[in-house]
Amino acid sequence: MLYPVENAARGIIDLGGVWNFKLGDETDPGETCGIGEGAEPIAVPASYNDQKDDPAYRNHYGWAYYQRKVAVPSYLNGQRLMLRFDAATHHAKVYIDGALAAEHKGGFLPFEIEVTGRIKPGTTAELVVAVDNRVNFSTLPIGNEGTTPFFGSDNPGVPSVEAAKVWRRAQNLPNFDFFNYAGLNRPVRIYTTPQAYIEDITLVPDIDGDDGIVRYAVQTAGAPCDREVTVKILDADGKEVAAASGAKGKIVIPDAKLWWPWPGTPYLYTALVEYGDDSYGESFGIRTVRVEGTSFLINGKPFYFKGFGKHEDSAFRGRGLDLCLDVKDVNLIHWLHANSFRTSHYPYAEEMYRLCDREGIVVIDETPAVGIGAGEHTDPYKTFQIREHHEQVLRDMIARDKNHPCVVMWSMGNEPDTEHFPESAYEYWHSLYELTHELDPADRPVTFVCCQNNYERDLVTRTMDVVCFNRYYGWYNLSGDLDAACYGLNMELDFWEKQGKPVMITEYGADAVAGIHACVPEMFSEEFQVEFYRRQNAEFDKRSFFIGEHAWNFADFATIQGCMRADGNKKGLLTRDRRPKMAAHYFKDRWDQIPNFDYK
Ligand code: BDP
Repeated sequence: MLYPVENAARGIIDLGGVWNFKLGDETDPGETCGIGEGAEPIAVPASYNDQKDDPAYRNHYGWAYYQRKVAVPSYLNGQRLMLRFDAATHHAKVYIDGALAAEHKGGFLPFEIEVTGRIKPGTTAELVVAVDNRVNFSTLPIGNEGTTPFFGSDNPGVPSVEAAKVWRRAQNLPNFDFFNYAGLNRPVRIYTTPQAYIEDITLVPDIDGDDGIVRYAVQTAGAPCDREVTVKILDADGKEVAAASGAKGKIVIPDAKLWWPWPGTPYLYTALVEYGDDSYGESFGIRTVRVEGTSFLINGKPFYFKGFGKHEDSAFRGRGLDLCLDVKDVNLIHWLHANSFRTSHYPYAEEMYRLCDREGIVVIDETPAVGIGAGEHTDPYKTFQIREHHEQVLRDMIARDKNHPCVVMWSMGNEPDTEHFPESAYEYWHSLYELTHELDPADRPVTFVCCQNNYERDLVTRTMDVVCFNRYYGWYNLSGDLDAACYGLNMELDFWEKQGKPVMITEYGADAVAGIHACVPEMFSEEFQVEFYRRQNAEFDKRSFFIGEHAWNFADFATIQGCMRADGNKKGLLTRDRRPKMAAHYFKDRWDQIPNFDYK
């Protein structure tokens, strides 16, 4: 799916701004919908939860309604009009002039509706978007059903506690550790194309000696057009360096400049595709990605991942797109001498991938499949109704992100249960692994991220292209005892060494409340957080198959309230407002010493 752009052939009407808003309840809005009296202002794009200091907003459960008028200027007559939502979390129904026009499940990927005949140029239409924030056993991410919250033991067996659990108001019980921010989190736009248009472009780069290769496929649609597709490859100065015609083909770029992770040069070319009156410039990089033995090769050289898991999370906006924050984060990633991050735990806004392409930051792109597990008595793979949706999410994520040079690996999900029902888990994840490989025209490495459980019983992790594991030795277990933590970690590393795969840690970390200091490093102090990393990194450095370290997390972030969280998760190297803790300075020094390539 192409990102909306403005150029000589295409235009954009940005529907960002202040909309009208009302909270609903669990009642499905149905086939027709208006917003009625008493609407309040709400900013788009942004999550609604923190825009008003009202528990009804913060803790909302069910549908919420957004409304605005949309005027399409008459000079757009004759153009094809597409209404695009970059994300509506988690389930959306879109109404134009009161009538249902589209429905979409999943809160982190775009969907679009052709509105050419529906909103006529020169007229104004009423747009209502109903969004449902409920998470349960059939959504991704997963919400718990019943009365058990994710965090806290809630005194099982105490009669009054049990009774109060049954009595309490309906609420989301996320089976994941980030605040369930909802609403129109990303831009809403109408974009135009000519009637005969370019629907999709696929670019698969390769390297042949000094030459770059790009295999391309252009999908066209709409009104009949007898003009052939043409593709021009432009260098970073806009100079044509190669060209081809036809909907499919292979282009050679002589003496190509490669896309390298920062501080190398992330060189970008543009494939300028023309078809009839339409044109679209898709940027891409010449770079290869391959797993060989225990190495992860970018452009044939063994790469070492230095970075973190992140979140889309900030004050006031929640999970709403904030371009200033994205630029700030990219600059902080450079400041830290990091080279990569994982889009934990959902695909991010497209603007971030575009920035990472340009700034040479390597991305592991993750689906919202987090929380697939329900304890030792329930096989989630037989109980949860998620398979079809998970496939759809993989399809849509890859269709959206396939041309980004920054994306080097797909993560199908985070921390599912692979221990209690190992065969079911294998069947589920391995078939998705095969599907993911099939779906990606560039056939990047595929993984999922396993959690700290019995790795000897787990049958899936060892079959991934890269073993990615989240471990909290010294924090959630062996709490505070870093000697024991290193002992346990080493035992496990011995196990992974035998699997003959590249292995990286995708999460490890300790909460540190900024400003808490201790001479003897104890949990929650900044000193303990540094010591936790220093000790475990020393063990990773001894292992040649170990290809990367992603700290958890880049910055502090909001979570559900609970007795294990004080004002959110404090495992950030930075605070939520992006001030460095001691651990940020520690990693800045460490990563400055570690090259991107040939470290292992
Ligand atoms: C891991 C999860 C992550 C949490 C982290 C933590 O993958 O989402 O935030 O633990 O507890 O299990 O800090």
